Amino acid sequence: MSLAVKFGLAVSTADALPSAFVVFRDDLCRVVDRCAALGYDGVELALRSASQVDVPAIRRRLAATGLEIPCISSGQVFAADGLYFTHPDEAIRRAAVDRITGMIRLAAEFGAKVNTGRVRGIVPEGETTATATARYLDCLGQCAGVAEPLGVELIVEPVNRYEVNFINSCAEGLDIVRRSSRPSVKLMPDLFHMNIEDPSFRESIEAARDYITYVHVADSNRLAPGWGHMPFAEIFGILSDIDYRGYLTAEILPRPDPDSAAQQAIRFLNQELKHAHDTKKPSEGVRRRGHRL
Ligand code: LER
Ligand code: MN
Repeated sequence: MSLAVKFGLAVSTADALPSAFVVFRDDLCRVVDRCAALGYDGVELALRSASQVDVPAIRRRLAATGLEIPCISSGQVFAADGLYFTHPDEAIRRAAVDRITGMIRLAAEFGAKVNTGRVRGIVPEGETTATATARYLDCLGQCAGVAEPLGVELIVEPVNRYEVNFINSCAEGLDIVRRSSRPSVKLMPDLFHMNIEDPSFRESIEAARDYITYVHVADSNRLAPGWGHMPFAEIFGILSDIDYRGYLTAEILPRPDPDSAAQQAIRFLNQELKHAHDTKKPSEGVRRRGHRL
């Protein structure tokens, strides 16, 4: 059994909301350089709009550093602008779809996925989950229609009940992914949310193994991995068992300060992979890029 994973860090622009779950908020070119220097393989860009990215400038920094953009995430479209797929107002839903399709076109420039996390929205008061699901699937289908010809994946992220009241567990996420019947729609577990919502890391991850293409990591308190009580050794073992080959991107709070959090995350993830490697396959080496377990 082998597991080739890469490590990412969720970052954003200098004007990101204080509530955005990112370590660095800065000029994106500077952020790319900082993450490369720390040893990350990629940066996930948490955006409000595709227009925040200067594509040629970022391209130059990626080429110079070897860093990738594996994912563009869209939580601020919901949190800052109140746009989401389950909104009762059709014009708001259309604006949410427009914003996400802009991100899909941007993602196509970088070979990135697009995370449709909190932009999925909520079940509005007085409405049913069935109504919210129908609106959500309609919007997701429109986005998939744009994403598929461009080869962009849309990832559905279950998010815990204290942030949204819709698609909280991996089982609910998997159900929606299947119901979308779109080849571009995949599942993205976030360990922080799973730790709250899912009865078992192993059962949820194994059940969704054919759909998981990206993973958010954080410790139990959303600090950098290693600073809480998330069972990382067990989780790395499960990911190895399903032969997961994708990004593990740290989506964590910038505490006690951004540099310490970013350094701790990459140091701890490398150490856990090495530990899992030593435990499982003593004969294989650990590579820096596409860290092999
Ligand atoms: C929110 O808690 C989260 O995990 C994000 O990735 C989704 O917007
Ligand atoms: Mn997340």
